[in-house]
Amino acid sequence: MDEKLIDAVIFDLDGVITDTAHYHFLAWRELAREVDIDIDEVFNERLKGVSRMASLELILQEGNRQNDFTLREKETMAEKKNQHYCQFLKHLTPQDILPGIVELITAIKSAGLPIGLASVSRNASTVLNALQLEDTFDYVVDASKVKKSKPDPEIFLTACKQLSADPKRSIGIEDASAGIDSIKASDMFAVGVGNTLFKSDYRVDATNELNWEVISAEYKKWIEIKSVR
Ligand code: B16
Ligand code: MG
Repeated sequence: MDEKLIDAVIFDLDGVITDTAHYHFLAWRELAREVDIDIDEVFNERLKGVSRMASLELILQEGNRQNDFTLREKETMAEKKNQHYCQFLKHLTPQDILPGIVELITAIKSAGLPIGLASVSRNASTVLNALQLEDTFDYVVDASKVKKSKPDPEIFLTACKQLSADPKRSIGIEDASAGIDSIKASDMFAVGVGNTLFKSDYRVDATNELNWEVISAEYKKWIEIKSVR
């Protein structure tokens, strides 16, 4: 397709570039057990793309313990979860980049398009370094650069702005429902990775199905439909 129709492609990190989404789940489950709350992978879908403190609030609500702790205690709990999570990150290597991601990034770069990263994680740079991807993205937006977490559009809009990209001519790739909402609220084309992301403009079940030819063709159809409306 004519790549001039696309300004930029913005990737989510956890769950798209690497499977740290699972490590977040394991760390939260361990923390939740310490306060007698059980969470499973179905509940975990609601935590994906959500900031650390907001995730803790959702877990406490799930266990009906939202009024049982002071702010100070909650901050200690969130820090404890992060310590569990950081233990997993110590084992992260470039082998943990999810299947199909390197090929996808290579194809987008070959098309001459800038790529950005939009992660609400405060550990984003640690993860990128462990994967040896610290120089791969043209611009990285992490928790330090935005005030609002996904589903607010701020993070994807910031990435587009820094890449001089028009969001309406840009693509976002996400594994989280909150992330897809953030992309759609930015007026971007939303690619979803996961079998529950029905608000995506184009969806695959897993990263190994992400193919640049197919994504750009689906984007072109989306742009054409919008232009005749
Ligand atoms: P941290 P993403 C998000 O990253 C995760 O999906 C979410 O599960 C996590 O709670 C959030 O980062 C905050 O992470 O505790 O490391 O600051 O999906 O936006 O890359
Ligand atoms: Mg994610």
